[in-house]
Amino acid sequence: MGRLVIVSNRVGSSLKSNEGGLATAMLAAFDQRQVIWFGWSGKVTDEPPGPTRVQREGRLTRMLVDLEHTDYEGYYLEFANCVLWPVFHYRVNLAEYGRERWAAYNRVNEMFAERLAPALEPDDILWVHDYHLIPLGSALRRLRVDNPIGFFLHIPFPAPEVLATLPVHETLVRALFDYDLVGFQTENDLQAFRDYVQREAGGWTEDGTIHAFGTSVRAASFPISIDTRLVAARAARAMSTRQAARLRDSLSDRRLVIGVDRLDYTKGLVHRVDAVERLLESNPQYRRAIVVLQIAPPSREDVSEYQRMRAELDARIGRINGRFGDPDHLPLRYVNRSFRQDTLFGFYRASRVALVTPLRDGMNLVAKEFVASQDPDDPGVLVLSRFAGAARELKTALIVNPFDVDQIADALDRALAMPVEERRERYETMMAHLDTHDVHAWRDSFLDALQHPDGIFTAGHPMAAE
Ligand code: ADQ
Repeated sequence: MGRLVIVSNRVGSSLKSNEGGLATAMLAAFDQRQVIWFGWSGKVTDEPPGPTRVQREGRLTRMLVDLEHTDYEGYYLEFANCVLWPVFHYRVNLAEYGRERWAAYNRVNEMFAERLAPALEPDDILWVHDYHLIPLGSALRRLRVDNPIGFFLHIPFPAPEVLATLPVHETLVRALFDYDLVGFQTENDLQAFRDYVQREAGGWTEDGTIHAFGTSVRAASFPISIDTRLVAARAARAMSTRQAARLRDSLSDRRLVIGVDRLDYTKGLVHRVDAVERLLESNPQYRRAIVVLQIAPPSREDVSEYQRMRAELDARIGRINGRFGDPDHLPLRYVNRSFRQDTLFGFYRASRVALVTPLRDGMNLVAKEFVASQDPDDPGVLVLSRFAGAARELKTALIVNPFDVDQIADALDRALAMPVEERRERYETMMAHLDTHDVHAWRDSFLDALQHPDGIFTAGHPMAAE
């Protein structure tokens, strides 16, 4: 078996660590292969970056590259985070396009390709991840790398009209055609890609292969997932940890409602706390009967929109606690820090309801982790945004429009009042899905499709959620 070469902006720091959606999934996705994981070290330098650092840990070899300050700003902070992220999440008014940013984005992708290409062996297969690295496949092809290269987009693929607001949309989409396989989270994203190709590039689809720009690429949906059995086992154990016990003790007989998100404007946090306020306003019986715990570690603090959103959230949460709190009870607990995943799983299991209400989200692994963490005899209820990729699979969650504050408040009310039989039924349906559609199935289906070009498309895609 050839080596698997994973390329992503950030590289997981240890086989045992937990850090964000992509790293969590990739660490869970390793199998028996030798893996090379290539990407940015997270270090920013004033000088041109030194040689690629190589770290070996069992079957995993990490190859880490530093970024010079101007590249870090142009490629990462500006183009990836302030152009691609908002546009792909339908927030076109937040995108700040500039030619220098686009140039830096391409420059770093070229540099990554130049560093990676000499380390490759003929039977390696490459798997490139996410929006930071869309042009990497083209850069590698220019260096005559002809190994199979797959690309997986972790965030949504926007509707053509939205993508077309990006001045370089055509070049960006054309770059996807230098991969052998392009994977999206959901059928919806795949359809948006096809629509773009048809409308903007005069292309067409035939048996899972998309033709345009005088060439073609295979594309399919591969919904990312979690290590379901492992999460369930860890959640059951985590219930007896000190932190989970302290949280439970602090509740007395109040019910816990949990939200766990990176502090990001796509996650719908402002609408969510407004919904909590609405519920407490119209249903006074809940004022002392529930505790809403929102865990939201800060991210991208250098970006002004994130600072603005954080200030807005701080003010709203303060207002709600001022309005509905008592000397011995605050309805909303707000914690801006990270936790070990085991601790989070324990918190999920201690919760009666999870609010996962992003305005747009590629998948949302918190939704899947919450379900897998539940006690099968007394499971909690998931309130889930229809605009999270996960809603296409977790159909027995209470699905809401995250822009509709009243609807979220109603769903929360319904979840809190839901009898145990209905909770079990909904949980069992979702767990049955997650048991078969776990992160191992995700990895296998993507790598099988990459290595066997004729395999999946004629028979229909095994991971397709719809
Ligand atoms: P993210 O936007 O980071 O991921 P998500 O899918 O929810 O969103 O993944 C977050 C991960 O970080 C989860 O595994 C969660 O447990 C962990 N996490 C969150 N808050 C934490 C905290 N306070 N402490 C510790 N861990 C925490 C991107 C896309 C998603 C897509 C994933 C994977 O935006 O749509 O699902 O990639 O493809």
